[in-house]
Amino acid sequence: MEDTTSSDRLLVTSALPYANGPIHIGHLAGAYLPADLFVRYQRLKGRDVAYICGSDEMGVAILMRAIREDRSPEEIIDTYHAQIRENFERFGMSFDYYGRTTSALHAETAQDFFRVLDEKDVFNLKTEEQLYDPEAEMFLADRFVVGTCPVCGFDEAYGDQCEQCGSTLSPTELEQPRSTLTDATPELKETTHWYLPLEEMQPKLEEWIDSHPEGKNNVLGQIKSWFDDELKDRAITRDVPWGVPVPADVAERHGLDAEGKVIYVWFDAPIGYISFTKEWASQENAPTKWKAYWQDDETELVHFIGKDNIVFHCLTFPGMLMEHGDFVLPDNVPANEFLNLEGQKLSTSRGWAVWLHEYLDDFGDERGPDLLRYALATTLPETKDADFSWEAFQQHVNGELADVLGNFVNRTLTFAHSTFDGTVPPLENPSDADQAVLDAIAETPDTVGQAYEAYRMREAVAETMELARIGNKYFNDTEPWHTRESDPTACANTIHVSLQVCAALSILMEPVLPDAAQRLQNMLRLSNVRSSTPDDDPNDAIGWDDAAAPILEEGHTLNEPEILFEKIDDDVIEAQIEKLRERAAEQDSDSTDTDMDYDDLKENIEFDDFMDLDLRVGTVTTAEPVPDADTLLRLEIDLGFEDRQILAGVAEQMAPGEVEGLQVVVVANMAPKEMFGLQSEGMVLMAEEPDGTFAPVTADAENGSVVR
Ligand code: B3M
Ligand code: ZN
Repeated sequence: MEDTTSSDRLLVTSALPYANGPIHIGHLAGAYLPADLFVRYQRLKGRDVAYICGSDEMGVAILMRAIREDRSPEEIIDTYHAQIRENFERFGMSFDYYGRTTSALHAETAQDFFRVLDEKDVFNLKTEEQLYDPEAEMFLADRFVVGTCPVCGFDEAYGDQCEQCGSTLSPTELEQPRSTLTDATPELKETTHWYLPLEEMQPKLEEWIDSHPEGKNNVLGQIKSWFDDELKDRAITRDVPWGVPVPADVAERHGLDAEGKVIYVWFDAPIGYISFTKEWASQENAPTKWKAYWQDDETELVHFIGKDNIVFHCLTFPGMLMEHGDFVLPDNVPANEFLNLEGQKLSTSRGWAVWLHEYLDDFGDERGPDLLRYALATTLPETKDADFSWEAFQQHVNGELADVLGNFVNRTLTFAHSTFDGTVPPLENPSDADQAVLDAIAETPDTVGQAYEAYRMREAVAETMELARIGNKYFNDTEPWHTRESDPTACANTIHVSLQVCAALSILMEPVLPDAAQRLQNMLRLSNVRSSTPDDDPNDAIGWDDAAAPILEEGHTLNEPEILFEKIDDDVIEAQIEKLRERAAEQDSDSTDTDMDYDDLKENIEFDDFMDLDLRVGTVTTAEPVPDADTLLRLEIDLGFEDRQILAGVAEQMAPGEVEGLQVVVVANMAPKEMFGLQSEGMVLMAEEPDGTFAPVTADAENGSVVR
């Protein structure tokens, strides 16, 4: 039975990756693989899907990389756009369209959107003094300026955010600001910008969010805490030399000059979803087809993103869409949390990441993608951060794909060839055991489908694999190698039912294992299964729901079996771990060799000043993340004479597991302070290395001992 509760038309997007670096497994686990699983499932289900993505090529992130590498922004984006696009394809991402935000149509679409909102007088214009670098002759937006955080005193806070305490900042709030371009001390200079009035829009947004209680808890929780803090207006234009230009006519309406002003990247980028749907429609020779996806209320719109993009997809962009009025709003924004690697935060600067292109080079374009898709799918950070390890990867491949799924398929097909001439034997008087497996086949498409529809991809994949386990156990229990002589009917039934399991699996595993699913369909000579990729053939009749009933007819001829999954040897895994450690070590020493930029010594203090500090040894008994504060860990520390709760700004450098159990040095008489609704009663001493990594100052002494 087809699902009639939701509309047929589905528009799915994945966050647009910045074209300023290669894709790693953290990206894949956040916004890409879950979306690909979802759309492949929906295509097999027969829904009308458009899956849209593309490179985010505007914005300060690109410009900064260009300046740092002394290249033009165009060179940066051309290099990385091509690389990202190619590697997504190698990995089996099944976008209907992959665009780029430097296209002419995107600029036009973003500018039109901006103009419509301006003409509706949605924006507030504010003229303010902003930081200006007189040497670079440029206003210092966002990450072009660093300084001391007014909230926590961290002296490398960025103009838009302090990474130590998580506070959102504006450049002028920084104490002792300096330009990251020239190191110059910025001047104040007057400029005018357009603001999106989020403060005013909050009631509307709250009402809309309240109408979507089905959203994921991690997403709703974050949004609620922003509402509690009250939304603030956000500037959506910038004075930087890279971005979609502010249209001249719009500036003129306000008696302003548009020269040098661009639209803020987080305003234009999500409009990319619309531009790219238009480009897709043109490419399909149906230029107006995009309208159905964006303008018909029956469309279901789903944005897949990582958790750092929630504010833009759940508040800013929906707010923009509401004010514009011509477009549908998202129905769901299933954001994922972060993926760690071998127990530590992923860090591109430290080289602590698995890069997609390197993985594919090492594991092969043919067999490699499925293995990584499967291992990641079982580990997706759906409700909380998750960890990818190479040993777990090996275990998923060897213990599950090879030993369960591959083994079951192989023994079934081999038996069909050795005993039944490579054809599907009849099913006669099925036993209870046979029937139980047929019942499992009947239920699985729905069980797995419901999990996909609820964005529980891990569960969907586990339930798919469960059918293979059931098949494998059934094959063992019914012992066809014995019944071949003693009870030929029972033997035929076992192989018949096992082949039906294989056929069902060849469809149900397609979202996660598209290559192996094709190979299995070939072995079974199943030629008319609907495709989970955009190229659909109307003659392909068999879809997801058909996997519930036996698909193979008695007497159907099968192809020869081939090995579905090869096991991975220990040395392959060891080499990957070694590569990771070597690179991290290299980066660490590189940065010590070349970048050691010794802080200036502070002024002398008197002995008594030092004696004012109460430093104590303590053991970290608990370390855990602080909800909504990406940079903080909540530590419980045993000081011998008492336990303390301390919030430490180390979450981006260290995983809780690395901190727990350490004996550290604590500033015990630091005045308590509240952050994120929690008391912090002291400070933990850390040495900060040039690359920004933290090394705890440890002590091997009784807890409570005084350090002096
Ligand atoms: N370019 C990617 C990021 O924040 C950002 C997403 C845009 S989605 C419209 O990592
Ligand atoms: Zn701070």
